[in-house]
Amino acid sequence: MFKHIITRTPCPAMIEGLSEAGLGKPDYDKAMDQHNDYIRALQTCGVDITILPPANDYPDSVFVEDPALCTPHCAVITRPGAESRRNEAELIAPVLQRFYNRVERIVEPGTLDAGDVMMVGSHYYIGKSARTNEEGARQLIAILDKYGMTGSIVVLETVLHLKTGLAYLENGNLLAAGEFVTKPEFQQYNIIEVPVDESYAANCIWVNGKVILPAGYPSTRDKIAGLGYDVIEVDTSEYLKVDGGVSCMSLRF
Ligand code: CIR
Repeated sequence: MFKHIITRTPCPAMIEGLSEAGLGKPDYDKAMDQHNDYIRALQTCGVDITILPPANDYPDSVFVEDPALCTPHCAVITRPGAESRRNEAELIAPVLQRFYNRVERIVEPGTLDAGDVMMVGSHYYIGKSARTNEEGARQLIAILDKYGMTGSIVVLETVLHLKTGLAYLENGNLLAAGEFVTKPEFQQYNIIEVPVDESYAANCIWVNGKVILPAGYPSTRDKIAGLGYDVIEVDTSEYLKVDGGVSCMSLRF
């Protein structure tokens, strides 16, 4: 079960966030409304929520998931792969010190975005991607090992982050899209396949028995609800425009 959630209010500069989506720029006011709805959904999950102030020097800082990994035993400040996001690590570091006695770091030449890290119990799958390099993944595995946890590397082919196409919903249930559906390391799980035309819905989160899912993906929603989860839909259309989604917008621990 998660006790804490950290989010960050989007800043006006979020409309200039890194993007490959080709869907145009986000509408900031709409993004603010959607962020409020996201927080309202989290408020139903029995967690305490920390809302950090907007950080206008960092357009992508609303995606608070990437500069930190929060495990049950330690926090890890990452070294984000995109140059424009690198200093988000310094922004989040003092916040994590409020919650953790043990704070570790990914250091140069390692790079790692925690959107590339998926927790399954005490094991962490780490995507080697355009943002997370092998050195960053190796450093994280060494840190996890120090605290009795394990990690393994998954090589990404097309998506931005590991959790762009994968979400672990606990109880052995793994939501998977595209390249992840057939990867051998995930065949041990009950794979819930996300259809190609709904692939954005693979980026969702399990929070204490509920699943928060982007709105507008009915087939995926019904599959998840069919497994007995209480599903909450939130519209994240403005975040999709800057390649982000439901999981990217919070730290959960
Ligand atoms: C970026 O390219 O870094 C942001 N525009 C989107 C980050 C999405 N984060 C995530 O998937 N964890």
